[in-house]
Order: sequence, then structure tokens, then C-alpha cells
Amino acid sequence: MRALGRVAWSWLLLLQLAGASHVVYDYENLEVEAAADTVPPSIVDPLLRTGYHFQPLKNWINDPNAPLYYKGWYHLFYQYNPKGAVWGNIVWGHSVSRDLINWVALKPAIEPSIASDKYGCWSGSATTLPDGTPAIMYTGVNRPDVNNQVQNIAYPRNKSDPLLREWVKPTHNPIIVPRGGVNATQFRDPTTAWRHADDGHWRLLIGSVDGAARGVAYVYRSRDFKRWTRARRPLHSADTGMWECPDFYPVSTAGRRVGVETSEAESGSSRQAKYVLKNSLDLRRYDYYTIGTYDRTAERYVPDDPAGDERHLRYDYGNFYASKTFYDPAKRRRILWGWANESDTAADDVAKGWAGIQAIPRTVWLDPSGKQLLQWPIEEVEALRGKSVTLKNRVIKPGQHVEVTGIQTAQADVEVSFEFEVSSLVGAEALDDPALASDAQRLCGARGAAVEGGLGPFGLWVLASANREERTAVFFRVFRPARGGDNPVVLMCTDPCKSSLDPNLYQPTFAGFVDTDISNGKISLRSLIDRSVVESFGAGGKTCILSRVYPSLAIGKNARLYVFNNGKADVKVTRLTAWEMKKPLMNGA
Ligand code: DQQ
Repeated sequence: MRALGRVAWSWLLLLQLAGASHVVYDYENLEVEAAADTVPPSIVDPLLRTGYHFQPLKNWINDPNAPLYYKGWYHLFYQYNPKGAVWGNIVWGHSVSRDLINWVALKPAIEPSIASDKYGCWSGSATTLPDGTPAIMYTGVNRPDVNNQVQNIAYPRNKSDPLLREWVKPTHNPIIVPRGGVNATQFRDPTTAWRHADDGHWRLLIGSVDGAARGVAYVYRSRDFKRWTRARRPLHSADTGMWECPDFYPVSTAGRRVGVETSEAESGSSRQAKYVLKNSLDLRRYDYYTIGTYDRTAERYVPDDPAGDERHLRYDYGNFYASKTFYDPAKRRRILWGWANESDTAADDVAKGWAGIQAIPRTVWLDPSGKQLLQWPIEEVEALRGKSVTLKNRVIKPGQHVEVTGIQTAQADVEVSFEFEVSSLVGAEALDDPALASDAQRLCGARGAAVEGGLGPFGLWVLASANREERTAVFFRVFRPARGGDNPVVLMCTDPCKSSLDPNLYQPTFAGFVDTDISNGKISLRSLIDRSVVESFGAGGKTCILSRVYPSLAIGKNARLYVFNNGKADVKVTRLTAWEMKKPLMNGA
């Protein structure tokens, strides 16, 4: 097993991170991992450990919890197993950052210590109270045999500590217990609470499933933040199975990227017209959302699209789960965190000693159409950009590929704009199989990156080996409008079928449709590549796909980047810029 050592951090580094020379924190006692000497062999190369995606020094992580901003510091808590690289022994890991990019690990913030969380401190959220104090609400497991779940609260011990290192659990815990027919073993993940200006009462949601297997978001109300009562009807429910990690927040219909604080949205004239309800579907392990209205009197949420619960808009069409947003008052934006699990084997996770990362935080806002959200990596990530190369006005002929040379691309940020002749839309493939037309993932499985199309597939091969026997394709494919439709259908895929020569690694194809107007012959793509993760944003953040891949050849300096076109029509790269990405401070790694 791995040995623990004590390592003192460089004061200089930490003071720099603190950004204030008068602030001195005691990091001397941080426990970090010393080199391990008895680790069993893994087929996953150590060079595939991500560089600029959030992860602790070692062990298992899952859901992001209670992201918040306090006195100049961003805080991220996360589900963490301090004892190993598989799920279990769950506590709240805690890291802090000035910029959401460089992270310092602190001691776990919340660990089992009271009867109502003795067998696990599961997911939850933070609410900023009117005096500026953050309160954390989280699920505690109080019986080991059946995973009985209740909700607890914790407050900072010392409000003047911007690092919020210690949390106390008041004696009135648990604050919410399952009663009156609520399923006690499926009752978890409280949201950030919000307060109505007219009655001064707080509301929050708890995810559950009812007796008819409908996913449910129960509403609990409180006048004093201590005693909570369940509203007669849930905020919303749908025929989907258990809802984990619900998230409910207002979005501005007025401006670009401006975020709205959850309680502020409820004060008088600034009431927001539109809300987002997101649920993490336990049965599918994906995060689905709808956009709709919040009827404050009935305490109900109504999706704009009556079929919205079944239509399944997703934050990300890849590996992205149990996400949570928070309002960042420093930059007036709403930021989305999401967990990306490994897709290697559990045995590999144990051998490499770590599992799970967080996706790059994304700014989220309402698309001008009002029909979906847009997402874009937070601007801070651009500070990691180093050496770059640019291609301009390069035509890629059918069947051609072009290598992007001059930088290392195992850890890179790539932005590319494509253009094609509008007339080539006529030659796009037909999409007349209704089963495929409504299922992006199946469609991409049937027409992957290697299957020649009319217009597309075109896009990037990332983490590719020199002779391209290993490569992960991130691409678009355009289809003629299905019968009755007017607009071309755009499919975005990540096809990792060839991402590794190792046959034992799980390599799912991920795909989503892109609701974009390409009648002008233009579409863009951005991919954040980080050794074993490829996180892509199509058409300015309309469709996002995160994939975990584990090349065996395309590692470190051997990873290459190409633009390819397997369609029958020319595609022009009007501009491609690829940057090497530097490694930030990452929890001591
Ligand atoms: N993970 C937590 C639960 C949550 C699930 C336990 C979602 O609270 O429902 O680690 O990944």
C-alpha cells in the first residue's frame, strides 16, 4: 500500500497564490503522498495522468460539492475516498484557489463524526446566507445496512478564515429526515437554497424517486434555516427513475454570459423569467436538463417543451455526471462543475492509485434561442496557454488529413473554424432512418469517423500516434434534412474506437446533435486535450462532449494532432490555433 509522508509547501508559492503578502496560512501540516514503491503494474501509463484538470494527489473522487466563492477564494469540495482509488469511505475533500485553475488541497472539510453522517458524507451544496456566511447542506448516511439518508448542515467555525478550513455541525442535525412516504434510501443531494423576497422563506430541493419509479425533486421550505417542511407537491417529477444531484437556477434572458444569483432572482422586479432544472439520472449516469418557468405560487416548475423531460438535453454528451453550478459574484457568472469518471478498469485505477477528475469549469448561460444553454471553458484557463501554432485558409480535400506540427499536443487547447461551400450541403448524406435520426449516439456508432460521408465527417484526430493507428476523432457530420425538415442536421461525435491499442479499455462513442444554423457554411470546434481526457465544445458551446481515453502510443511527446476530412466535399480550415497548455498547481502534484 502507499505510504503517506509529510511535505512542507514552499511559503513563497503559497503567498503568491494567496495574492496577498500579509496573509500567512499554516500549510505545514498538509499531508501529501510520498512516492509509492509497491504499486502493482497498470496498463495505464503514468504520463496519462491529467495535467490541468482538477484532481487530488491520489485516490478516488466523484461529485463536485458546494462550489463557492468566499473572501477572494474559490472553494471546491468533492466526494473523496481518503483510503483508495475506488468509491467508498466517502468524505468531503476540500481545495481552494484564487483563479479556479491553480489549486491547493486542504484537509477534508466534512467527515463522518455524528450519528446522522456516521456511514458517509454524501453530496450537497452551499448557500450564502444574507450576512455572507456560507452554509453547507449535505446528505448523511445514518445506517450502514440500507444506506438510509438524511440531510445535515454545517457552518464555518471561523468566518474570518477565507480558507474555511473547519466546519462545525450544529446539534440540531439532521435537519431533514425522510417522512410521509419518502423513500429513505433514495433521498439525497440537497441543492443550494433560495429565498423568496415576499415571504422571506427559504426553499431547497432534494432528489428522490417515488413508488412509481418517477424521478422527483422534493421542495423543502424553512423560515429560519433550521426547521424544514416538505411542500405538498414536488417541484417537478418525470418518468425517468432516481434523480441524483438536482440543480435549479435562474438564467438571464437579457444578456450574454451574465449569471444570476439564486435568491437575487426572487427579489421584486428582478424576478427571472427562465429557470434551468438539471437532474443526474442514476439509471443512465448522465446529466439532463430542461429550461422552463418557475411558478412561485404553486411552487412548481414547468418545462417550456412539454416533451422536455423525454427529449433529453444534456450538458455534455460524453462522460460528465453529478454536476453542480454556482454563482460567482466576483465575475457575475454562473459556473458549472462536473465529474468525469475514468473509463479504464477498476483494477487499473487501484494500480495507478487515482480515479476521477473534474471537467474544466464552464461558464453557462442561456442561448439567444431560449431553447438550450451554452457552455464555454472559463476564461481563466487561457492563462495556461503557452507556445502556439496557427493554420490559416487550408483546404482539406476529401480523404485528406493535415498534421498540426511545431508544438506538443498531449496537453493542448485547440480552436478551429471550418468553412465549406454552401452548395455542398446538397451532397450531404440522407438521414431517413427515424431510429437513427432521433438517436445521435446510435447514428455516430453507425457512421463513425472512418465511414465516408457527403459533407463530413471532418474534424480533429487528437492524441494520435505517428502512423495514426491510435487516434481519437472529434468531428462533425452533416445530414440532409430528414423528411419534413428544413434545416440540415449536424451531428457532433467523439469516436475513441481507435484511441488505444489496448483492447481492454472501454471506448464508448459519444455524440450529440448540434442545433445550429450552418446554412452559411461555417462551424467551429474547440478541444481541450489533457493526456487522458478530451473535452470538446461544438459551435461555440452548443454541444459538448467529454471523453476519457488511454492511448498506449500517443503519450507525452508522441501525441500528435491532425485535421481530417472523410467526406466527399472540400472543407476549409479558415483558422486553427493550437496552444501547448502549462501545468498549474494541482493540489500538490
Ligand atoms: N454520489 C454521491 C451521492 C450522489 C451520487 C455519493 C452521484 O450523494 O447521489 O458519493 O454520483
